[in-house]
Amino acid sequence: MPPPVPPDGIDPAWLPPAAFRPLGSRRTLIRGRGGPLVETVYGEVAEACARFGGSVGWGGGAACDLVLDVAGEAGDDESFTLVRDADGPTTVTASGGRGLLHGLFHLLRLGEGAFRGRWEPEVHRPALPLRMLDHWDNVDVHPVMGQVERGYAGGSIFWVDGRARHEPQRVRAYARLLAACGINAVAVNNVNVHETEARLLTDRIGEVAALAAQFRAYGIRTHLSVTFAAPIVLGGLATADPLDAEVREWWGEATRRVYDVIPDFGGYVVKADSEGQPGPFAYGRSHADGANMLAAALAPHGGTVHWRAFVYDHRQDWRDRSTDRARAAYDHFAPLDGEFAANAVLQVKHGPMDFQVREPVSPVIGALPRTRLAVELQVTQEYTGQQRHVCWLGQMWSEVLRFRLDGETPVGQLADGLVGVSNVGDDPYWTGHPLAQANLYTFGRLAWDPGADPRRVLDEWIALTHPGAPDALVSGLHAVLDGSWRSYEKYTAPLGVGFMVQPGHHYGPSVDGYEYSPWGTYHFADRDGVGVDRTAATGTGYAAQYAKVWADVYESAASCPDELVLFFHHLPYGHLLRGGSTVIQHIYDTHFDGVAEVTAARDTWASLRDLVEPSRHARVAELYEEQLRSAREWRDQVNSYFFRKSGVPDAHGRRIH
Ligand code: GCV
Repeated sequence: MPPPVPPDGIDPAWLPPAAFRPLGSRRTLIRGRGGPLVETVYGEVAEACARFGGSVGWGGGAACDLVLDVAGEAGDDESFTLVRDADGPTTVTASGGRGLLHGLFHLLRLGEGAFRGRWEPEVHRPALPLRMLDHWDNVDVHPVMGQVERGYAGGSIFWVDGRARHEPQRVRAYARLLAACGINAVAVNNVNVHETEARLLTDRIGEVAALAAQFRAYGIRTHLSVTFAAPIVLGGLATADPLDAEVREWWGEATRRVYDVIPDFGGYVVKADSEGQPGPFAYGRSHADGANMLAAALAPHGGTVHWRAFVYDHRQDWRDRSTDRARAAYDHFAPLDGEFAANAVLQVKHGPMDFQVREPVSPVIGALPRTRLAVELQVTQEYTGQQRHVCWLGQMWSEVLRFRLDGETPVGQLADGLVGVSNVGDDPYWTGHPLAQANLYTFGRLAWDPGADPRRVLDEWIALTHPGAPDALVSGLHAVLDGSWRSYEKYTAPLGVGFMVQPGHHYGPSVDGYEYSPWGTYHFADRDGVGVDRTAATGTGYAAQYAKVWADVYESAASCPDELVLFFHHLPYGHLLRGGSTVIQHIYDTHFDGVAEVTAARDTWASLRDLVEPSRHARVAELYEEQLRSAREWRDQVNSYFFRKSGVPDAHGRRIH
């Protein structure tokens, strides 16, 4: 089957046909017949050849430039080997269709280089077996959250007006993009499971099966978010108690029916006892009890339950200084280590709070050595500019994945999987902001190799999306993306303190927006200082949740890294940071610098006008105006707020309101 064409109006710039030229202009042989995934590979090569004049055939013997060698279709093995003698052919060998597909996309990344010189045998295999994207898509339009919760790229690509969109071409084109990024699993509905969405598990499972059929063609398994209360709301039972025999039987039967229609179904994603979602606490049971009940239902079919660790009290009293939201996940889950079933994966947000631009790495990730873990990142930019600002997150994610919680093993090696909250919708550019595509690509590639240099990954994305681009465009794109995360950090909440966003929608500044609210996200600024005391000595004790190697570093303001110092300490405005300035002067300086950096990026983008397709250029240019407006608003609100609280003037006499 030929590769899917995105529907009319969708910008094809991601994976553009020209990226296939090196492949399509050569003679390819596919050796060994397989099933649908090998057919997918054949279709990709055949389409490229039809466009660029090469040829593709089955079997061996004939002279060729590229051999794709596959032993069979079956199996979960995703690895492939690349080898080439000086005079060719280039050979990709895989034990199954999954590996062959990854090999194909690897060839695209290598471009002409794949067909030059000699390649010693190179084995490629993903470091993390699970590389998943979670869609927070609702089937209905939610009255507050809209259709895609925290979605900034239009409506859902799966659902519209309370029903499935039935657009197989779009879903298949999307599956192809995900496969090209290295992603192998997708959850198709929001973790906040409302009434309509709950029914995807039972009478509406056919709609999920139709999506799964498209994803399957590109080696991606489909998962579903389910409500813990399903036995009550769908099954009419009186309880959802995970130790109740009838409840367990209900889940067993419901799961069996899912597998009847989706034989390769990946499993469930569950948000329980969190922000109003039902969970095992209502029955006096633990989260291991809850997860294991679902794991038992899935086990006979080879499925997995993803149980989220994002559990905290969202009805906190702001007057209560002893309750610390940052502590919650560790307090709930660390004692349960060793109790989770083998097919249960604890899905942990990368930081202890909620996808802020800067957070320490969650200590939960290092606290459950006998539990399978997936680290959750937010590709959708809820707190990082909502896909109106350029904020390429590769550098931040890489820092998380390389962080050594025990001083030795990087997070990327502690985890079994990486999960990203999707940033895709029915927007013509897929991701709202055209440059936000780079975040999705980088997420997938870092899931494949958490140790990869993120800047090289960024360059891969630039090369794949702009094949043959002149150097000025390549370096311009790199310049505006690389560093954009740090610019965003500079003009928003300072020194790791977090939030300061408008409540509810979370876009734009509101320094005290959450200060007297129940959500547990405070900064405690007063006339003398700012920050949260999370030390063991005088604060909430959060710092002591880390292994000694980090607990000691974070416990003292003298050793705590500047970028996290207000996350761990309440400090006077005059406190001297390790970097040499005072807290207050740092706030002023970074906010002026952040706006200057956005201005420079906007100007760089303007200089690329003749090198970028006009409508794409115009869209980004327009978004830069909004980013600059918003960055100035952040600067002026944050600087004015702290000037008014502290009374300390800016050492450089710049305008503060
Ligand atoms: C899906 C944050 C977001 C919520 C989201 C929640 C979660 O609180 O603001 O929209 O809900 O995280 O991760 O479950």
